[in-house]
Amino acid sequence: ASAADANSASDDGSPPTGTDGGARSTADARSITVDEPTGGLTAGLDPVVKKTDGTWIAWGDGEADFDVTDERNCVAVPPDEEAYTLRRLDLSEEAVDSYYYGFSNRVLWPLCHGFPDLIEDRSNDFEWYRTVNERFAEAVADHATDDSVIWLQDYHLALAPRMIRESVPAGATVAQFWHIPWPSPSTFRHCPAGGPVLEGLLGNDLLGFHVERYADQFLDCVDRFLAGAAVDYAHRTVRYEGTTTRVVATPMGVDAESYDRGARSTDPDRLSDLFDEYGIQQGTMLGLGLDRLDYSKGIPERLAALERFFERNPDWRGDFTFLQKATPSRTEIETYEQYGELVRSEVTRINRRFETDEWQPIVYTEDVLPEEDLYALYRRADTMIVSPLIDGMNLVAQEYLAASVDGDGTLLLSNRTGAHDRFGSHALTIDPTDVDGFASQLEHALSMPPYERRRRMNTLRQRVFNGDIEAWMDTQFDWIRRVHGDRRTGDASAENS
Ligand code: GDG
Repeated sequence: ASAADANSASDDGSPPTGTDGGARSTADARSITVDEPTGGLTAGLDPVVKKTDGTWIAWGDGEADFDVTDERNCVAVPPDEEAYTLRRLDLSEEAVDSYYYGFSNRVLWPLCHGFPDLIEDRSNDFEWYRTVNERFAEAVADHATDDSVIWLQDYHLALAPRMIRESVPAGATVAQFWHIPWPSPSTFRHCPAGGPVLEGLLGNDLLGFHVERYADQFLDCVDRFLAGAAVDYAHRTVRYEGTTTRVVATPMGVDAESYDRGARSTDPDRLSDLFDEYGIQQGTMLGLGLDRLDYSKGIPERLAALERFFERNPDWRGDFTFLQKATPSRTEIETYEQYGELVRSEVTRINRRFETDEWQPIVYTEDVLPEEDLYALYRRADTMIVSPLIDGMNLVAQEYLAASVDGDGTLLLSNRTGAHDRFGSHALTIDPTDVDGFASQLEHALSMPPYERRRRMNTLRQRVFNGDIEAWMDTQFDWIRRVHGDRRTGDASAENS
């Protein structure tokens, strides 16, 4: 089974060729710039695809005037190493608005994160979503063979698996990883195109989620809403229209070694400059938050807990500073714009309440930081706060642990993240909506005896290293090989589990 055909779209409107993030390299002859965008999915997949020597199909930014089949839109990444081939699918502005900022992020994102009230079902969005999924399916079919493995990423491609299944040779295997949560049936019933979404996903031979509860909720939704689908809960398979889909939970990790290495080579002068730049006192106890500005990430809840903390602990004023790094995201969508405004105004209000001439309790920045700065801040942070209201996995928590090379530091982690399923009470568990409990955990973190901090950190780091991105990739490809083998021998039955 070949892992060599790793076809995917990237997340967050940030395809690997784009405008987001810093330019890394340029293929001069074609004048195509390769950027590394901010986003968990792309950050996680880039090393994976580099290792597979495959083809990555992703959408472009609507400015290119040649399509995916044109050789000019087919570039080696990075240009000087040719680790993999990137094929860009050019989408018009209207397509991006309806497909990405429409059905993907105004319907599927809020739905899967349990915010049905935020669903905006605009006319034409679903039709564009279907059209773009078709274009991806066509691009895959263009070069799929009987032995291909097609690996799709995320919620932007829910319809493509069935379309691909119907257009590629019978021996090819279709697999998908769904990076965000899957909701319960009581939430999923709000999906404007629930039937087609489920039917599309059941074109996969393999469908992966981060944690078991999302896999189980997916099976519950199929059972409840898709007539004709046979769900086998014991084997976690679904038989529908001639395809057997195996549903698995495979939690994603980070490239722990490179965070460890990056943190070890931190330049102290650079860190000190960074503190000066942000007006942070050099010797302060430092708390850190790092998120896309997204309503799922629980940033206002974190600010409320900080406010409660400073109310209850006036002695910490001047000695503890919280740095919140927030990356604006999907700002074309009003809900996101409003969320950003709420976060900024809360920071200002809380700072006014507690600040002194020399000190601000919360330092807030929307700067996109180079990785070196990220390593340095992760290493330096005495406590990291990860407080989403819900999160498929959360890579930031794992990056912090991997970069905590001094074996010190504490992690406050929301019990509503996939990451919490992996780390449990070795981190300091918080319920993001329980302001008092949250503030108490922060007090606990800042006053924890060093031996306990180190003991916890040691266990957490071991878990991050044991379940890193390579381990995730191995598990993915073990499953892919298995379903690929079943498909080729014609044995896709559940009994084979
Ligand atoms: C989705 C799911 C799931 C952030 N700011 C900067 C920067 N980042 C990087 C972080 C991290 C990534 O962005 C964010 O990853 P998360 O996992 O926290 O969140 P999502 O973007 O929502 O990702 C999530 C993930 O997919 C993978 O499956 O875990 O649940 O929602 O890597 O480091 N990187 C740099 N500068 C910044 O300023 N260099």
